[in-house]
Amino acid sequence: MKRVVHAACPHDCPDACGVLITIEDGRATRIQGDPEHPVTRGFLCAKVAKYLDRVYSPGRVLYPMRRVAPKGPCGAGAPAREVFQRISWDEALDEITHRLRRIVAEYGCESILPYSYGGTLGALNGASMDRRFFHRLGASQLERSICSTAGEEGLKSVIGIKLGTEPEQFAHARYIIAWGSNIHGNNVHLWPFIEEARRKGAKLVVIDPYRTRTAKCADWHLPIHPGTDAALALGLMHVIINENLFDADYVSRYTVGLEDLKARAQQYPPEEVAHWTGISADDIRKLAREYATERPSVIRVNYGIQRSERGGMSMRAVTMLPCLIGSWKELGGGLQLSLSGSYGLNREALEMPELMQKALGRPARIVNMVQLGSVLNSAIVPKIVPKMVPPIQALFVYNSNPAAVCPNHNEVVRGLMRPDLFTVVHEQFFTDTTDYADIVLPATTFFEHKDLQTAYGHYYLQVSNQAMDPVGECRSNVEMFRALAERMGFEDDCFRETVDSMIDRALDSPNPWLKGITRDRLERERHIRLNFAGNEDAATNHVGTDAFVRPAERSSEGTAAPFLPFAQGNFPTPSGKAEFYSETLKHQGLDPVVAFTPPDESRHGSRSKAAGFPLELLARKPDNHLNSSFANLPSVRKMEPWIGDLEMHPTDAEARGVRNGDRIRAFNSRGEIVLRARVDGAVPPGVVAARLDWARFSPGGGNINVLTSEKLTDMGNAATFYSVSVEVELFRA
Ligand SMILES: Nc1nc2c(c(=O)[nH]1)N[C@H]1C(S)=C(S)[C@@H](COP(=O)(O)OP(=O)(O)OC[C@H]3O[C@@H](n4cnc5c(=O)[nH]c(N)nc54)[C@H](O)[C@@H]3O)O[C@H]1N2
Ligand SMILES: Nc1nc2c(c(=O)[nH]1)N[C@H]1C(S)=C(S)[C@@H](COP(=O)(O)OP(=O)(O)OC[C@H]3O[C@@H](n4cnc5c(=O)[nH]c(N)nc54)[C@H](O)[C@@H]3O)O[C@H]1N2
Ligand code: SF4
Ligand SMILES: [Mo]
Repeated sequence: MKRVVHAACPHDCPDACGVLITIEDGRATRIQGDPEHPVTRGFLCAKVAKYLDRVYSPGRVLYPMRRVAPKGPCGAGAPAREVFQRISWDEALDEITHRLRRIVAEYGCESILPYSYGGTLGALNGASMDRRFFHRLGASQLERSICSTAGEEGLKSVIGIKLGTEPEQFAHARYIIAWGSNIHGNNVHLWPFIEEARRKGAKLVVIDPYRTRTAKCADWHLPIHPGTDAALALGLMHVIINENLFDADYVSRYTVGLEDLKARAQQYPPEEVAHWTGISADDIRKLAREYATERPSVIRVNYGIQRSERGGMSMRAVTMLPCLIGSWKELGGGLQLSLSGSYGLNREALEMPELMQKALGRPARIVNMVQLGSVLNSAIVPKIVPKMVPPIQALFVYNSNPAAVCPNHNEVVRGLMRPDLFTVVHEQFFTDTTDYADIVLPATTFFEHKDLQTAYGHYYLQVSNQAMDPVGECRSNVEMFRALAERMGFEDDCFRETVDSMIDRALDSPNPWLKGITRDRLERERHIRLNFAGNEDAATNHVGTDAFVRPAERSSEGTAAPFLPFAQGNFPTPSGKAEFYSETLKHQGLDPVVAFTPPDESRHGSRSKAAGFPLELLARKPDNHLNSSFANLPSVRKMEPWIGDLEMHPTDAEARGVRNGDRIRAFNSRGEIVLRARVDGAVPPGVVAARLDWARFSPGGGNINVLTSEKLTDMGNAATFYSVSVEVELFRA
């Protein structure tokens, strides 16, 4: 029998595609993008188009496994029987509960640390039963800041909420800036809207130190020095203010702090900014004038600029631009970072933080995920983090591959090697992290479980249906934590709640934009746009928002009325206005306006050159994998020939006697890695770039994160993958 099931791609990607899966006799035989989804428009990215290879990969973890050999890398491919032995779910659950109970008795419940991130962004399998379980257990809480929190804090410090320009509106823009945003690689469903705008004469500008495919296709590429975006934004504001190109009416009605900003911007004349950014003063003036006058103009800023030591302030500065020129008023204007603030699901009902009260009588301590290496080793030599009391004795990993994605890889591995650390990994594959697991549990893919799917790059909510039975003995995160809770003897009703009931409760939220959206409708209609239109009164009650909805105007597709959240201000900040001056930041001891400070690990930083590490490393994402996901699938890996390369500028290569194709050693105080030099013009002088891969595929057994740092950003305690100083030399074996 043949049937087609609607699902939604849950990978950590802004696009959250609508997916159609063909099932024949219980087996998935085809995957395609939903042609009716207004943003997916019938196509998938190259990696997910090959998803059958993932679901039916011979590398899948199919059964619970127990380690029977010492911890450590066991090479590429599925581990041998001498390393892991198959056990039953009953045995696995018994062993885990037994070990966790013993650890709790000896060290206290906060010595257990959950570790999860973006394996699936499904509302349930991302964060629901797992959170309930760890809250009830009284485990340490994880600060999930490896990706986006600096940018989020920067954005919210100006406009108060994660909202912005919807992708469909990019088709109406005349001037588009992709700022630290690799649209072709990481957000490909925005591209057709940009192409539509360009066919109508729009100009695309890319601000990125790396010549991405997006940059190659652009009308103008400005290779900026890494970490200097706040300086550029301030330089642009200098020109816009001094040449009177700002929207005085919008600014006076809907913003606070113009005088402070004016004074600050005076300190950033284009000539000065040129020194910091490497972009000429003439180009800065030209960009400022074009951005302010070629209307509508829109900025797609992505997370690239905030993986830098002062990434929060960089994002804050860029977010001020559309407020200054009033482009929020225009169809096809404004800015997009993340749109996820619009969904407002009832997360409290899903996660139940009140269960911590039951376990501890207080909220559990918070441990930052970026500093996993130091956290696990703090009992040995407290360095970056203070000594952990109690120490972490159990690590429960799901939805993440920390032995690949976490910075300061050598320190992470040292921690994971601890014989006294009990590590459980719930996974679809034998990854770098399962190399250090005591117990591995088999996890479903989105083909094999049901979920509710939001997005951070569009405004359509979806139910992702289960298309087929789980392969092997795989269980979803929800079902695995449900079983574990039962085995731990947690009797609370919440651990027996069905998936459908959890979806219903997630939708039962005070957010008026969810009004009228039910599970039943989602199952029938596949995707539903958030209820902005016709819900204006309700919108003013949105959790902390006063967003405004413009009455029925038709977009190019003639479907939905466009959403202009800040056309009439309504910024959900403490002042109710866009904040060029922020009292909140002042109270946090941060600059209430915005300023540029160069990253310590950068060409302008005080320490980098002196320490002998003069090059700036971009430890980038692969265009065709998703962070560490997909790197193990041969058909997908083939699409990423840059893996294993260090991209260098000819000047830097020549100065070190390095030629294209030579083996080089890249190093700094944290580690070293051997890569192949690729001298192909992708990076400007002073910058080198490499892509994230699994550590086990690298000859030295470590990936590019051996060089990255656990230093946290100025705002949001986020990771600084793009503020890394290194040196490079020819490798002599
Ligand atoms: N194919 C693919 N898609 C993905 C992912 C993936 O790994 N592969 N990852 C997903 C995830 S988790 C996320 S968070 C999103 C992220 O998507 P993006 O936000 O686009 O993330 P990045 O690729 O980190 O950064 C974007 C660009 O910023 C540039 N950049 C680096 N430093 C600076 C700087 O200081 N200033 C400026 N102006 N630019 C800078 C980088 O060179 C890069 O080209 O993508 C998601 N989509
Ligand atoms: N050098 C460098 N490092 C980086 C980055 C970078 O740009 N450069 N990017 C950073 C960023 S932005 C991010 S978001 C992080 C991402 O870090 P992670 O969130 O750890 O991302 P992935 O590498 O995709 O690993 C997710 C893992 O979850 C598993 N998984 C998928 N679905 C499920 C499920 O339903 N259940 C369970 N139990 N497991 C599942 C997958 O098989 C995969 O191994 O990486 C960060 N690390
Ligand atoms: S990874 Fe992104 S682009 Fe690819 S199918 Fe999933 S949501 Fe769509
Ligand atoms: Mo991310």
